[in-house]
Amino acid sequence: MNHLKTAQVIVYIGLGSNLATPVAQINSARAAIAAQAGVQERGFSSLYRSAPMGPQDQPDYINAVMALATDLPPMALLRCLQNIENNQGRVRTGEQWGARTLDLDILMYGDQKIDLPDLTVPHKGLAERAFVLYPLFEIAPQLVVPGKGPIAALVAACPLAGLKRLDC
Ligand code: A4P
Ligand code: MG
Repeated sequence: MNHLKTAQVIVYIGLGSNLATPVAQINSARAAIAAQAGVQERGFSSLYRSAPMGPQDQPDYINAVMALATDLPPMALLRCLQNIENNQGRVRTGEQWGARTLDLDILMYGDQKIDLPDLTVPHKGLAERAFVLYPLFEIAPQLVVPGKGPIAALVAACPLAGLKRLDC
């Protein structure tokens, strides 16, 4: 019998949607992620609404951040998340920062820095985006982002810029 077991890592996922009932998209993505083999949910932020970053001729976004414990390696986790995006009707138009039913980004994978052709961790926009930093801070106020520093300092330096936490 093989007694070797891969250690679990705490991972933070950014969820975003601005098409096809965004709140429902985020809730079903949460359930789909938690149902993956090798994944356990450890936390989930409030939902937040914000104006689009990028092209302005698209609806407001709903964002949230989820904490997981997982023994999936980073690329396997990314493929799982991309399958969930596809299952929820994600269409890749090629337009940068265009509207989408669902976007799932790996924000942090433990304390690892990853620089692969298909995966950069911590996520490249993490330290500057209110719609990522505020929900992340809500569920992990003590977090230190590799190469960027304590989340509390990143939040303090990031204006809310119209970000609103939803009541329910
Ligand atoms: N990729 C590299 N690193 C990662 C990572 N850490 N997590 C690669 C996930 N994917 C990662 O992603 C493009 C490629 O990034 C993938 O093939 C993957 O291998 P994508 O989801 O296909 O396309 P994308 O999300 O449109 O690209 P991009 O440039 O990553 O967009 P962002 O940065 O995710 O921004 N405004 C508001 N208010 N709220 C939002 O959530 N989101 C976006 C998208 C624009 N404006 C927004 C929001
Ligand atoms: Mg993405």
